[in-house]
Amino acid sequence: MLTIHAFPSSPRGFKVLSFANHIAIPYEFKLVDLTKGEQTQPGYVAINPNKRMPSLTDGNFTLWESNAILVYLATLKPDAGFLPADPKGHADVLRWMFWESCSFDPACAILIFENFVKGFFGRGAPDPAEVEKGTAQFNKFAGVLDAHLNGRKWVCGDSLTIADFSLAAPLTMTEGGKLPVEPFGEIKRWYAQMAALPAWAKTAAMAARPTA
Ligand SMILES: N[C@@H](CCC(=O)N[C@@H](CS)C(=O)NCC(=O)O)C(=O)O
Repeated sequence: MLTIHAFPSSPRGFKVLSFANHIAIPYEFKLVDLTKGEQTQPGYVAINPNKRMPSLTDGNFTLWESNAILVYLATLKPDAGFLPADPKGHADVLRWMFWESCSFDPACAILIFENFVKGFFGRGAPDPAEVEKGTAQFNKFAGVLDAHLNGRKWVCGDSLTIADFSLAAPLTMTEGGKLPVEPFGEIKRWYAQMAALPAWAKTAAMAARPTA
């Protein structure tokens, strides 16, 4: 049985769960409660030595890194088209996922950490210098994404792909992380489409569930 180990309210957890819910692949959900430090428990560390979520297990196979998990899930349903087979379409999707991992997500993560995580875990007030750095990086990369989305329904054109799930995930923290999306009209238009997917609401309900 395919199992997803995740904390749904965290963007990388939301990312893989929302896609699994969208393609309606059967899976078992195992909560990794970050508020209880469950990512550091020996049983979980044997699956993911980074002591981070999400992870996936499928029989004896274990996989971590949220974007790699998206690729694996999409590959299990090749005909659904969420990861095109043609070389250019395939590379385009992977390009945006690598960019999410290396550029967009780290920029969002600075603001999410300063404006939400610190307060949530009682780790002090936001550091203005970090907020300034995160805001500058967010503006730089959001500008790239916003310009790219102009004239495209989804990130890679007319079809919804795993690149959309990857890139939309950090934006689930727009409010809490005070991500400055307001000037980026194309991002707001595209994200509204993601938020309208039934799988988005289903995953949000998982995130809202009490963890105790
Ligand atoms: N690049 C990794 C990042 C995973 C990651 O940083 N997960 C965070 C939450 S979003 C985590 O588990 N943090 C727990 C900790 O650092 O203790 C991925 O995309 O899967």
